[in-house]
Amino acid sequence: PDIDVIALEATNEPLNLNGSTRAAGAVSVAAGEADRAWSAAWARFSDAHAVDLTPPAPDSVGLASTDPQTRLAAVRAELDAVRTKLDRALLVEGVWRATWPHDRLVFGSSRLVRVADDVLPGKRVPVHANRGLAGIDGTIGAAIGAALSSTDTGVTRVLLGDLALLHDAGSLLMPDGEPRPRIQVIVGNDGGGTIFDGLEVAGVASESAMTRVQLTPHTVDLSVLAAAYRWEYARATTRSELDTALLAPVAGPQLIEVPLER
Ligand SMILES: Cc1ncc(C[n+]2csc(CCOP(=O)(O)OP(=O)(O)O)c2C)c(N)n1
Repeated sequence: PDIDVIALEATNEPLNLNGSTRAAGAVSVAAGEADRAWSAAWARFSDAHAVDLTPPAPDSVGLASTDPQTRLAAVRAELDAVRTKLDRALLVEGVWRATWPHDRLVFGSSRLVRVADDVLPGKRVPVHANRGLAGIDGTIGAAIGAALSSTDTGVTRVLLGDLALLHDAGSLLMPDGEPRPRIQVIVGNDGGGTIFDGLEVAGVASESAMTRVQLTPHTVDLSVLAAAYRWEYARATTRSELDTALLAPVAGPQLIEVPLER
């Protein structure tokens, strides 16, 4: 009786869960002064601790130099920047850079959201994450909901780990006749749940028990999974491949796999 239940009138079906459900067309949470102060302090902290991961600008002077040595060094630097292997920090930076206020970003629970929290500066883009008991449950389904309910024209990007993807693989199914949202599911594939390597249990469990119970390794071919559900698929191992995949035209659902070291 002490729970205030509000039903959003998305359909014409009246929903009265507790005998005193209130109906509403929309709900918004008004930020109080304390909330604003808290989030401003958080944004300041985040900006002060952000890591500069922006790719170096091409050395146009060096590239145009008539001295072969100088030009070669500039070309090498350019190639090194383009070929840099993606790690978690470069992955979250690439997705953050590609995402604009008319887009949406959904983080799965696990390592990537923590790396993003550690390294990224603030940016005015809508970001969603399931917290609490949801854990890794339903991340893709939640993101598809965010994509379909948005009135903005942009792309919905989901950044999650491989187990979170496999756990919710059923959400890749888009029944005939349903809209196919503009969505990119970007999966950092490190072959299992590597977040547990940082827990106390890693210090006491045997390696084989850690692997079997915590890592829960898999060798699922994600390109085949994408094909099975008729999603477009791309694989990115370097920064330039990631940028190409993220900025490709998004007509329907896409899966982008980024292999990561454990
Ligand atoms: C429904 C649910 N079951 C189990 C867990 C426990 N859990 C937390 S993280 C995780 C593994 C995540 O693995 P992955 O998505 O590959 O991310 P990574 O740890 O590699 O970053 C699991 C099973 C959870 N959060 N939610």
